[in-house]
Amino acid sequence: MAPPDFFIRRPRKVEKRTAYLCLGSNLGDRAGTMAKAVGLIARTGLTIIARSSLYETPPWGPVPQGPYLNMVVAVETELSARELLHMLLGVEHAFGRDRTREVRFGPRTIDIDILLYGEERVDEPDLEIPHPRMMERAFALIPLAELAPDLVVGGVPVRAALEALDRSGIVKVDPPSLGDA
Ligand code: PH2
Ligand code: MG
Ligand code: MG
Repeated sequence: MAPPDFFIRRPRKVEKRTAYLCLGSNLGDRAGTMAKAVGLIARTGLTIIARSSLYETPPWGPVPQGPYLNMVVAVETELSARELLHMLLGVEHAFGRDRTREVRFGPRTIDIDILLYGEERVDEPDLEIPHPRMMERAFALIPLAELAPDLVVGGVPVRAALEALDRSGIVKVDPPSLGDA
């Protein structure tokens, strides 16, 4: 006899998406924190499919602060954009980030921003994808273009956006050993 309908296990239809994350750090052991954050992201179940070089970048924005290290990581995930956000906030928290005590655009031990989540757009007060300022930020677009040179965001090729930006002072640095984190 056939089992009743509710016994039939239907595999949940999960869509895998490629998300691009921009990591930044300008406090403490920047390279060490970045390496450990990538390791933690991998251990939380996201599949890291590519990561860019590490770049030292002058601080962008209104707050005077020290230079950042930035990189972009491409991950494959079955999480929703919001689940991904929560996961990444957890990783930031694990590295001592305390959002109640920091200034907007100010210094941070680790910042992990979702630049892109597949082709999707998210327009919510606490989550906007594509990242609303990514096309103005060479520190995000240079590592992004390294991984996905032909990417087009909102009709604008990343490479074209990059050409219009000030890229001065951004230098590739050799990570001590990102792989071992
Ligand atoms: N992040 C900021 C503010 N300014 N500048 C650089 N170069 N890199 C960053 O990641 C960065 C910044 C706040 O999130
Ligand atoms: Mg940021
Ligand atoms: Mg952020």
